[in-house]
Amino acid sequence: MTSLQQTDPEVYGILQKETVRQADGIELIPSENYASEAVMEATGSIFTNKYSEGYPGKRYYGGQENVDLVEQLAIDRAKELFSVDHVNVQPYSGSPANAAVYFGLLEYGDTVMGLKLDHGGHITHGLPISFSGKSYNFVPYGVDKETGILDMDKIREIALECKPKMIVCGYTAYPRKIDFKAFKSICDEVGALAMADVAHIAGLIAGGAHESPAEDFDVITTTTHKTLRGPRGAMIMCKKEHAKNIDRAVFPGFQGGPHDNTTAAKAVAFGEALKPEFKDYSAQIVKNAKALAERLNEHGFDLVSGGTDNHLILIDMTNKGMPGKIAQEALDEAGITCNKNTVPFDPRSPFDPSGIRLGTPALTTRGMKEDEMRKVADFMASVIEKHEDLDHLKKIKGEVKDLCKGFPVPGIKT
Ligand code: DSN
Repeated sequence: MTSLQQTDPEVYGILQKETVRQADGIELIPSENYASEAVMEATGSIFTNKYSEGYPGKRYYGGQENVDLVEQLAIDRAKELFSVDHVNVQPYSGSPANAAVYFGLLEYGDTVMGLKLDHGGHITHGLPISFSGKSYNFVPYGVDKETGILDMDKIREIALECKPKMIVCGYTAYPRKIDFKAFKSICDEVGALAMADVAHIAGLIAGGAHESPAEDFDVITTTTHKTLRGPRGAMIMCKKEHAKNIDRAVFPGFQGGPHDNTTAAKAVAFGEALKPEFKDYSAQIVKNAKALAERLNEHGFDLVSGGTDNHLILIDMTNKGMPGKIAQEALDEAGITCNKNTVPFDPRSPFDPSGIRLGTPALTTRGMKEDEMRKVADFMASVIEKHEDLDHLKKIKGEVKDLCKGFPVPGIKT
């Protein structure tokens, strides 16, 4: 980054500080990960200079011979990775991808079912103040109050009553496996389109650690930067009968020119995920999450649903006598990054919720395994117990840094 250092020392200085933060801290936000150096090189490549409205072989501007190659490569690799008929790799991120799906396959006002935000759904799954809730008649479903797990019988009941045109599954804060077959059978019974937003678990699906909705579902969206370890961005996968509507909805329906540098980085990430070692990586993410959950349980943390089947853990902090915000801040002081999060049936607000959300993708990328997860849980317990003792938090921060030293972040030389 010598040019940046010379041209803009101010931005360079901020980047240096962020590099230290990422290297020295324990990253537990489940939607974050460390992309490979190759992915970052492609993201920062000369494709950032190009405009390419349209699709490979059918563009509106000239000079597309190389963009066409890289976009087609990304498409072909994604099709192989997820065994799907059709892929659009142009969505800028998860929310625009979901918006394009609704725009392409529904009419405004259509009834759609989505999981409530405080039960683990996403804002684009029908939050009343988001475009999704305002443009479509979203009917929410939830998890069971006792178990924290999706109640498929109740979901079926709601579907039989409201007769949705589409049911959305796939979540941002749900720690258990999703029964895609059960969702599909409800969709078939009521004549609804089946949509899965697998942003959080895409890497687990790609690596075989979570079942895939690809065989049955009409449409699947995902971001590319979470468990999948690609660049910031998204894609839409669908059955061939929806391909035309999806492509038209992305461009020109929702977006202008795709970000070709990101497309190149998506191709790189899909290539990495196709390698056999990605299977081990995704399996290790889950093993790590289970080890972390088990130790947190031993420390008396109240895990929603009692544990995890995937990369993610949701903790209700109420029994520890503090809301999620205070827990997040104390952990931050000790170099442990997580996010405050609502828990199902949360009496508090999303900005000051009862819980915190953790995940293991980033630590797994660093090469940490079950032993380290147990240490992380011990750090967390100790931080929460003495959260008002700043000297103690500083001491833990030092121990966190020592642990991290043995596990380099891709692209960061320590
Ligand atoms: N912001 C993402 C997450 O953290 O899960 C979802 O969009």
